[in-house]
Amino acid sequence: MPQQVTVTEHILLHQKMVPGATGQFTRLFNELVLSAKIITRAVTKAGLVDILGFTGDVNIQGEEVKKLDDYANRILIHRLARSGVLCAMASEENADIIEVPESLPRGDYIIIFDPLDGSSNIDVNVNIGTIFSILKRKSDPQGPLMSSDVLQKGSEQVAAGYILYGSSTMLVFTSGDGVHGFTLDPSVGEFLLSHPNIRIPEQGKIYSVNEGYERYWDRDTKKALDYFKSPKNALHKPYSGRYIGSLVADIHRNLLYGGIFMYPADLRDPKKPTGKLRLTCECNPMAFIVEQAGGLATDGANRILDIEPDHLHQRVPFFCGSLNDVRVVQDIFNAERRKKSR
Ligand code: FDP
Repeated sequence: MPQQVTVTEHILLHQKMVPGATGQFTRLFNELVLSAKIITRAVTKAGLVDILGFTGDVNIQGEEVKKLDDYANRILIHRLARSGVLCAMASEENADIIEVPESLPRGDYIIIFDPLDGSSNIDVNVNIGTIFSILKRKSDPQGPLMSSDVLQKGSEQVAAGYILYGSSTMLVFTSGDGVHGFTLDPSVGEFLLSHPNIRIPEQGKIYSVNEGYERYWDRDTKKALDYFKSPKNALHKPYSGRYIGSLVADIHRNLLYGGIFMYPADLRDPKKPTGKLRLTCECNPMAFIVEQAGGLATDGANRILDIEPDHLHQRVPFFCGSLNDVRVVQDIFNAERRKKSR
């Protein structure tokens, strides 16, 4: 019989190697895993039960809220609040930080999540995902929670991951010790280690971007796209274009096959002058995973993980993926900056 390691076993084994570990992280993870199973159940029933379409509300991002989005958000908030190890949560769907009520046991961890990423794909049975970023409180636990506890740089993340609801449900995460992927075996209801120590190919062959907005990009981004489509690039042939429009699915494919994901600044849309994707709940966790797998993530000027967030729903341009491909983008942006500063 093949050796089958569950995600809980994996975390417990690794916890043993961390001096002073208290089991709090494992408890938090168990609630995440349970939430992922509950959301999977809802996703696989979508179309059969009344969970497709809109709730009629508009979220903090100004987007119409889908029923499944709202459901996933409520499940995560309810379950995670009961982990006993969190002091606060933040969700892409909620304007403010969600403090864990005093009536519940609390701890030092903070989680930021996007409950269901790729909303536009929900009603058409295309992959969607949940993204999470885990931090540790820095301020005195006896005092009030500070906004700086939540607005930490990506490099301070304790762990990050995503759950991909696709042809199977997968949980991929890092706690700073490589990236590991687990696939939900529905027959036993457990996430089993299927992709240990994922490494992103150093040289990609795929570019993923919503090319429909090209005319609204800055010159550097257009130059980068040109490179990936040119037969004169490192591959000596154009890269393949692949864009699902669900960040989790696009990053997951590129993580396994190699490639670059781009969501640049969009100079037409006043809502997206610095891109569409949110730093704290989308870019930071994805950058942590991709860097741990050997890749890179930048906004063109800065390493994503070094950006100090100034507010919870901050958006940044995002270029993330294989080392060589992201370096090309960095070089293009750097060269242009040097020219301007002369
Ligand atoms: P969605 O709005 O459908 O939830 O950040 C959200 C996101 O999807 C990402 O998952 C995806 O990569 C991107 O936005 C898609 O945006 P465009 O439709 O502008 O390409």
